[in-house]
Amino acid sequence: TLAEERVLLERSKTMSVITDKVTIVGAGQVGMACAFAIVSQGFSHHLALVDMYEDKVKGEAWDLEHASAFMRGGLKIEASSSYDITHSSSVCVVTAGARQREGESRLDLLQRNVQIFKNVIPKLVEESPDTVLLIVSNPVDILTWVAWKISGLPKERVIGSGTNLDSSRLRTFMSQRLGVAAVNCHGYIIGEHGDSSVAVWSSMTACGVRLRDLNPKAGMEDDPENWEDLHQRVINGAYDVIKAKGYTSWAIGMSVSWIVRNLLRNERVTHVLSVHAQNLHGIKEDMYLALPAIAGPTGVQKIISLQLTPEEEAQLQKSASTLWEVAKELKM
Ligand code: 6V0
Repeated sequence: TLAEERVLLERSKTMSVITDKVTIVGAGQVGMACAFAIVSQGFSHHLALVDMYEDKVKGEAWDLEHASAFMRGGLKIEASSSYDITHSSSVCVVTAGARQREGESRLDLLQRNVQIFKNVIPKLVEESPDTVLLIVSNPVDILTWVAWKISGLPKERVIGSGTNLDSSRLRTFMSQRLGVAAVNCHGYIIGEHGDSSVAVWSSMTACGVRLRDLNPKAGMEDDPENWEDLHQRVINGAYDVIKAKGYTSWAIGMSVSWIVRNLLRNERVTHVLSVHAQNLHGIKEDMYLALPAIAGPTGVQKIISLQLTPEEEAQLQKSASTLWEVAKELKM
């Protein structure tokens, strides 16, 4: 009967409420690339999209939702300019912010984005007090620190996308140079997601072979093979893409989607995340910086202790003090 059908329909609605709920704030190029990467790979089946422009975010949600027939496990997407839809999210990804303009440094964006965070972060925490906040907006390390301060959450539950993308760019360029798949090239870019990032040449490997066993000067100034050029290309990567197409989206979307996957599924995969780095590697400042870490549903569980050379450690400490000099001037 019709009444029985209604009961079944109501029951199926309850069954489709899945606990892998992810909120994304900012339905711009980066937010929507994250959303697409997350749902198309089946990492979450329940998204809440928030943007200050209600029409735009609803349009994005409908557009994505219309792909439901091509996704296993169902798809629920809510969209609004208000935060009640974000209630009980396991992960909240923040991409809201002013976009980096051609030639503009990430640090120039900062004060504009702090104002946005003062509006966004408290609302997210109010709706989802147990959430993990994943900050993507730039400059990401300082904004993760800002989000931590504003949120009142334990430091383990506030992380940034850090240099996970930079490390992927490095592995991509290594792969192209060596003719070996990027998944077999291992290397970390750590520190600031930006101009003072540190390439950890001492521990880079391809197919189990240490780069410095092949070329002891890899990454050094007098390296005849000029491997440092790869690091420069990583640093310029965002500027190059922005110059060519106006924004970056696909690689950051993939990077964030894999971090989210681990936050939801606790697979204990390492990502290079902005984490609270005070007292690690001789860093004195109360600052967030990117280091390889394992994060799961309760946030950061382990920060990997890299065996850095004294030069790499000094560069990392410089990266921390560069960021701190800027952060301490902020009006919060
Ligand atoms: P975009 O396309 O301008 O999108 C930003 C979105 O945020 C827009 O849709 C805005 O309407 C929205 N927004 C702004 N203020 C608010 C607010 N108060 N509440 C809700 N929504 C708001 O920018 P794009 O998506 O290209 O970049 C977003 C951020 O990601 C920027 O800060 C980038 O610099 C940063 N990126 C960070 C990367 C990383 O590796 N961490 C990589 C790429 C970009």
